[in-house]
Amino acid sequence: MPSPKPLVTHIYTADPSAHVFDGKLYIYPSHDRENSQVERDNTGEQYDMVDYHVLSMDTVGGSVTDHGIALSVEQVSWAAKQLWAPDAACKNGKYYLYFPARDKEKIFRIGVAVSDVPSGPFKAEPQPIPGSYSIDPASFIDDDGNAYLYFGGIWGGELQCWTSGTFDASKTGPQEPTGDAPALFPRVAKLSDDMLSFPNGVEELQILDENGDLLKGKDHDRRFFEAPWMHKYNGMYYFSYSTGDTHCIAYATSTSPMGPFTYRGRILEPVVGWTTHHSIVEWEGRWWLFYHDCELSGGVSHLRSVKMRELLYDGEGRIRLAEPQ
Ligand code: FUB
Repeated sequence: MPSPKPLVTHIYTADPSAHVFDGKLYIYPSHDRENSQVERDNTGEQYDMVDYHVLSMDTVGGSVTDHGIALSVEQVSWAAKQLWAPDAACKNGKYYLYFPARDKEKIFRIGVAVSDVPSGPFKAEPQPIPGSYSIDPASFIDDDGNAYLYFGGIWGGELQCWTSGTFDASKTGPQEPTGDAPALFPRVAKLSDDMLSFPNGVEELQILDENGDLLKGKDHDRRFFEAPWMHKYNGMYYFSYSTGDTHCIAYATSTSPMGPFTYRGRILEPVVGWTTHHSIVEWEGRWWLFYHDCELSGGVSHLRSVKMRELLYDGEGRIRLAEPQ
């Protein structure tokens, strides 16, 4: 099977969050760079990103525009390093870039930056979103106008450090529930009308198995690891995510954006490289999966490239990928 080509090759890009704004496709990726950090599972130091670029396309298969630096770490007063997977949203004519970074105490938080245009540049709020933690924010605005932020990632993403409600540094690293204990679950928070805060706090987003039981810690083929994404198809909510150390993109469905969700299957099998991270968007009447792999860098896990593939649904709403053209 031919592998799709990277959307851009002049820079390394990862964690693509795609949205259609005014008919145009915008991608909000991480911007990978070469660095001399030592690879560590516990802190992910090798993912040493310092800025974001916004990419856009006018048509499927058309040229990709790099709009340059949209936000850099020195423009974020609370952030120290590691600008990881971002996402964007549009509400009331403003554009919001949500992004994780380690704060000055080296703890991951989630920030927001605002622009009048989808390509940026974005101006960061002076503090992270109050009550935010961990990584990988993904925004979703429902048909009724309610906006949500999904987030979280275990191991280097620190979600396991927050189970008591405050940061527990002793849980830093590749730690998670084992055996039949429930897995750790991603978080969801309703966003305020101004898109800058969590008025109702943060909740756990539960993922159940076919028997209605919470996914278990030992179930590394199916449990949530990082890279949350939400989309809606035919009135059904689809929550998709990376299974981390088993390297797949999986999905679960629900009749509510707050869950609980029921596991349905896999969207993407392992790609070249350790991480896998995606987004799903409808554009010009077709559905697209944006994802990354490390083919261009010859398998260097922190030097990734963004790609896209068409995604199809069967009559029961199950997802499958179209063969690359
Ligand atoms: O890009 C850094 C991290 O790698 C992301 O936040 C994770 O989802 C993984 O892709």
